[in-house]
Amino acid sequence: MRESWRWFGPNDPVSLAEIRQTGATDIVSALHDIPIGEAWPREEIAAHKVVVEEHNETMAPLNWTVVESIPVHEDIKLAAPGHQKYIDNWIATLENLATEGIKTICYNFMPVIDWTRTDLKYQLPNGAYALRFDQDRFAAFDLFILQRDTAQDDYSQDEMARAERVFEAMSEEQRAELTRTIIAGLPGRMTDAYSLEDFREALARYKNIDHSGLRQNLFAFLAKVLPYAESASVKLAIHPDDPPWDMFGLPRIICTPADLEILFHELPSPANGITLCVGTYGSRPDNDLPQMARDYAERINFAHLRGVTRDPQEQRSFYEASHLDSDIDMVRVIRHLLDNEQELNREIFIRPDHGHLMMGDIERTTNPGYSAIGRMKGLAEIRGVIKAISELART
Ligand code: DNO
Repeated sequence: MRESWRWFGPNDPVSLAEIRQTGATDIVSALHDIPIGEAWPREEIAAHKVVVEEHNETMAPLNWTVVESIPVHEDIKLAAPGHQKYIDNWIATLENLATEGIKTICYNFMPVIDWTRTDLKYQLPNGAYALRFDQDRFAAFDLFILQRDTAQDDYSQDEMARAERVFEAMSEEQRAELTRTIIAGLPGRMTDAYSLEDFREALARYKNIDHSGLRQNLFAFLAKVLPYAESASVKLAIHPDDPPWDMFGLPRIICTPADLEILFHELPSPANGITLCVGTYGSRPDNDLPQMARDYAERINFAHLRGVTRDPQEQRSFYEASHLDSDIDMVRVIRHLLDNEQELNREIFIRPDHGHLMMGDIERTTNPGYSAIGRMKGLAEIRGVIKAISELART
């Protein structure tokens, strides 16, 4: 296993010096300042690498080995006129990264929104804070703040009544905050940030695109990209839609093993792989994560290890629990990933995905989900499991 850590670049409040102290060896990063759709110049990639590797001669080395993510322009997802130039730019970025030795590339194909939560500071019984997705708060936004035209079709009477109660109980400031959390986007998002009006327009562009239409656009994109990935020995790793179900009437197509079956049946290229985001897939009770870790051995190029605990009454609501104590059997997931590495003679990049906001970080400005101490706790726990399983396998 290669222990990696997401770093948002020089503006990330968590510095490379701190990351080095966690024991992680690999940096997951992107050129966040380049507008979505433009190619990343080779010199800028090289310069970013130089920053990451600055102290490698004298200290424990850090290397930029994984990209998360190259954004996919909305016009590609829509197959809008003129989108070919964005595909060309995506391929140029891939090739420039490969030339600089960066060969694992995470991306996603979520229309309009990237990962979505409704609460960034959900307090846990121990006083630390977690990220949370609350279905009623989400519905309150969709029905009563966004007032999406066809929103009512997506909720039962009971769900609408619950959402209305939640909406009524919120102050104006709380409504504004919920809006920002959902549409202004979370750290690392690969889509634009929107105002409410822009957001409505962005959704409207997808009016005539259903699951199969969006899938066709993903396949057409990959059919162009994969030959270049293969010849540059690049491994792609599509990130699942988070949370893994349709939202705002938008089709979401990377949510379940059934979705992955369609993807690999259509495009069997060995470069066509996944990010096993354990927390995302695990947000659905019907996704069996240890089984997926086993079944997709050859396809898992990157793994985000975190857990979620779903609400017993409303299975679409969840909070991000500690890495080992959640609804997901993380120990078995890790065991399968270790077995895959042995059997296939390869290493998998893993990272602690998100962490609780805790201790000194509570007073510090950090990116939601990407504070230092909580992620380090997650990494340390995961490292313990890896170590224990690996040692026991040898004796
Ligand atoms: C959230 C992340 C996502 C992810 C992108 C992948 O923490 O998992 O922002 O990086 O969706 O393209």
